[in-house]
Amino acid sequence: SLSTDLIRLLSDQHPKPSNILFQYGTAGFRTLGSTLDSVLFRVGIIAALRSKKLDGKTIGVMVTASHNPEEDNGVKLVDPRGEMLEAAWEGHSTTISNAPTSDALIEALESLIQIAKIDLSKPANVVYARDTRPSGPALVSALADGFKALNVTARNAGVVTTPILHYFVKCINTKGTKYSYGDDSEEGYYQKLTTSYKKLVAGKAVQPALVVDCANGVGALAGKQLSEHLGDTLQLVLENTSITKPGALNNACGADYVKVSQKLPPSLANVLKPGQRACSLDGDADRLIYFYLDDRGVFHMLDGDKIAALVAAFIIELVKVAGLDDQIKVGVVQTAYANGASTKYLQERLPVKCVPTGVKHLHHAAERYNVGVYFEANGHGTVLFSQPTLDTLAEYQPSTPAQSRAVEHLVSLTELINQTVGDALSDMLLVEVVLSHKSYSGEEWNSLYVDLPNRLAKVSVPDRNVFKTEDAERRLVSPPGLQARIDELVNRYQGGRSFVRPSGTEDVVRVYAEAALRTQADELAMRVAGLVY
Ligand code: NG1
Ligand code: ZN
Repeated sequence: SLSTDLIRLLSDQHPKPSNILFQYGTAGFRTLGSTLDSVLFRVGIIAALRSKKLDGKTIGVMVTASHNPEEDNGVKLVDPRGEMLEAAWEGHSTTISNAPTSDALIEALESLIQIAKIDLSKPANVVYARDTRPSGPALVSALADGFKALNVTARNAGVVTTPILHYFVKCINTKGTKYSYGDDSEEGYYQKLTTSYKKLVAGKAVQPALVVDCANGVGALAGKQLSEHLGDTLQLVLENTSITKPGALNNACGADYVKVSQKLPPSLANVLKPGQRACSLDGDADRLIYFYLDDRGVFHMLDGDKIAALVAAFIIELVKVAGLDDQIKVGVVQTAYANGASTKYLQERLPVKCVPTGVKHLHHAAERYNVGVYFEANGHGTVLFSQPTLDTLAEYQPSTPAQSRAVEHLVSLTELINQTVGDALSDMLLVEVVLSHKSYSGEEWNSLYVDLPNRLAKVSVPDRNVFKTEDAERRLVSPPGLQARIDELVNRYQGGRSFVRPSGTEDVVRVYAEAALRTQADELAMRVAGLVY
């Protein structure tokens, strides 16, 4: 049974603030870092129970608030295959995080143990890491107290990107099996990525240097190591690498800044040359946005949708050249935030599915294809190869040198692409591979299709929970009557599309609008925001 005395003793050192209601949302718990002490302690316990429930498999815990402001922090749990926590446990986590006292906490834990039929005699194994946020070390020590309360075998993976932690989880849980995912070390990760990258670009002209905006976060550390492993096969110019400068993280830089403001980070103004490729990572390096300045100095953004289009077309082509197009079907998964022009472009070429926001929805939908390409417009995404597809690739007997090369490339892609979660560094190398194979400049890639002008806005409302959606969040069912008024506005704009949904990570309602003209997209967004407010 639980060591209730020990739990109570430790829990008393991590009291829950009485005025806050926590919620395990699409990105785990996420809010002001200074309020999260009790949550981290409890997440340590929850991770232990999750591991016990899964027969001692290793669970991951990542302490990060990604692209959010530096003073925010957060924590999320990673399931044994390196994927997001199972949905039912999001609810359990919320309940446990809100137990008002240590006694209530113990009661909530006992009830979870009963409901989930957890055998407490099983071992508990956890691997955890954090990003570079200043609140990280204290939160990690609260987490460690949670581990102590349940006698967890915990491994501290230090300061790494979110996707590296996911990679570790999958490596640890597949170790010694025929599905071994890789060596569970940072060195193993960089080796895996760069070895496959080098195979994929062998014989191709080396690309001009790529500018990488590291958002002043953990991507700066990972970018440096990656760069060293790449040697002269790809030159990375790392910018915004001030990981200890107070207030610098995600501030006027990083993938979210670029995507939302649709602007060049000011810090790159004197760095980026016309035509040069650049990309921004977010604060935990799981999102990636590309961009370039044209000859006239005009900024052009290549977001997650453009990455999906580039990558999906490339994979389809390889599958075809390999002679595997009857056996391997490629599909794409998007959310409502995907640019309408990208959806049109993709639908003309392959099956496309729209799902609600949140990686878990995209990931699960992508798993239903042989090769599932999923990207959120904000640059979070990856490509999943199903196990039968991996087997097909491994067993295939090509009959021409061209087929054989294509299969080798597909196999290398399965190694280059992080199969657990969106990974900015892995995705960056993937993009570089395709650009190099196609001899595309940023401009040529950008011309695959022309983005519809669009605007993303957020609106603070008294209670965002009154906003309820259907049809993959593209329509509101509540508050009553609001959708009809949005429709009426949208109909007045050429190529107009707009939708409203409550954020799963911030206490706001998001408004998205697109239209044929820039001014119209902005106006539509403003007007719809006016309806919501
Ligand atoms: P919310 O806050 O639910 O819109 C945001 C992103 C998601 C996803 C999560 C997790 C947008 C519009 N929303 O969710 O796509 O990335 O954060 O980080 O970009
Ligand atoms: Zn992130």
